[in-house]
Amino acid sequence: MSVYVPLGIALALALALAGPAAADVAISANKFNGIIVDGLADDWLSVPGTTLTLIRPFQTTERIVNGTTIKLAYDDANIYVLALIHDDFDYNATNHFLSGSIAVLWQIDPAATPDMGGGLGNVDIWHWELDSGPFVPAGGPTWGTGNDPEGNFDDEWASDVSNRFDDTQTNELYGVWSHTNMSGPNGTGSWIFEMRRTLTTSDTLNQDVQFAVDGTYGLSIAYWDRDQNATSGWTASRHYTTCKDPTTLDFSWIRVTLVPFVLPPGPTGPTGPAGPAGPGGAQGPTGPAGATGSAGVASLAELTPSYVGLGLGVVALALSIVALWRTRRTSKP
Ligand SMILES: [Ca+2]
Ligand SMILES: [Ca+2]
Ligand SMILES: [Ca+2]
Ligand SMILES: [Ca+2]
Repeated sequence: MSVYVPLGIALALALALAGPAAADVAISANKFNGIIVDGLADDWLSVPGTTLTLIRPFQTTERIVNGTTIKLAYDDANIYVLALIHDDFDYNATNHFLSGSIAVLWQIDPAATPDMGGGLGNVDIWHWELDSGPFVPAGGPTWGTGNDPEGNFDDEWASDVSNRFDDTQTNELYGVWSHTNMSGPNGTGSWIFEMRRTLTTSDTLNQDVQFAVDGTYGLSIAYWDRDQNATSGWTASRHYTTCKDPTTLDFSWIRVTLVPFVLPPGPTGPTGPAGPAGPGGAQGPTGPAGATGSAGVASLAELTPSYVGLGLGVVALALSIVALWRTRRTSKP
C-alpha cells in the first residue's frame, strides 16, 4: 500500500505542472448485442481494444510489454469484459498455482485505490484461479455467496491489501477461458478471459460495483504468471498489474465509461415524384414540370415534404387550366 502513496503525490505534482496527463487511459464501453461468453474472442472483432503494459507493482522492472488487451461492452442486462493476456499457455488441472490467473478490480468507493482499496474504500474483485478447464463455464450464480467452489471464479471484495473476502450474497459472475495456443505447455499466444456480470446486483453491503449507463468506473486488471517459479508457480504478491504509463509507473484506475446508445439517423428517403407537365391546350401555355421532391427522412411525419413536387405539379396543372379557360373565354365572339 505504501508504494502507492508517493506515486500518488508524484502524479499529482506532474498533473499540476503539465496539465492533463497524456498517459490517462479511458475506455469506452459501448452497447453491443451479440457477445457470447464462450471463451472465443471472434465476437469481439468489431470492438476496439486497449493494450497496456503489465508491470509488477512490487518489482517494477518486471514487465510484460503490451501484455494485455482489454475490451468492454454492455447490453441491457450485462457488462462484458474481454481480457486478453499475451503470455504463454500454462495450465494444470489439479494445481491452479501452475496455471495462469487473473483478477478484475473495480472501484466501488471514490477514494479506493487499485491496490485492493488501499484502506480508503471498497473494491469489487472478480478473482479467477483456474480450477476448471478451457471452455468450461465458471462463476455463479447458484452458490449463495461469492465463492465458486468449482471453477473458482469468485465474486469478492476488499478494502485493503491485508485481505479479501467472498461476497456475502451472490456471485453474479459468469466466465469462460481459453488460450489461443493450447497445443501444449508454454504455447505462444494469448489467454482469453471472457467474462460478464449483471449490470447491477442484489448486493446491499457495498461488495459489488453497480453499473449504470453513462457512468464512469475505475478498472484495474491483475495477472499471475505460472512461470514466476518453475516448481511452485505464482505467488499472490508477485502479480502483474495494468500500468497506464510505464514511465511514471501510473497504476491508477483505468476509466471506463458506459457510453449511452444513441439511435443512428434513419436512411435518406426516396426522391419525391416530379409533377406532371401541364397539358398543352390549343392556345394555353404548357404547365411547368413539378419540382423534384426533397429527400425524404425516416419519420412518417416528415415524409410529407417529399410530395411538394407533386403539389407544384398540381398547381401548374391548375394554372394551365385557368389559362386555357381564359384563352377560350377571350376568344369568344
Ligand atoms: Ca465469445
Ligand atoms: Ca456479488
Ligand atoms: Ca464483489
Ligand atoms: Ca508465462
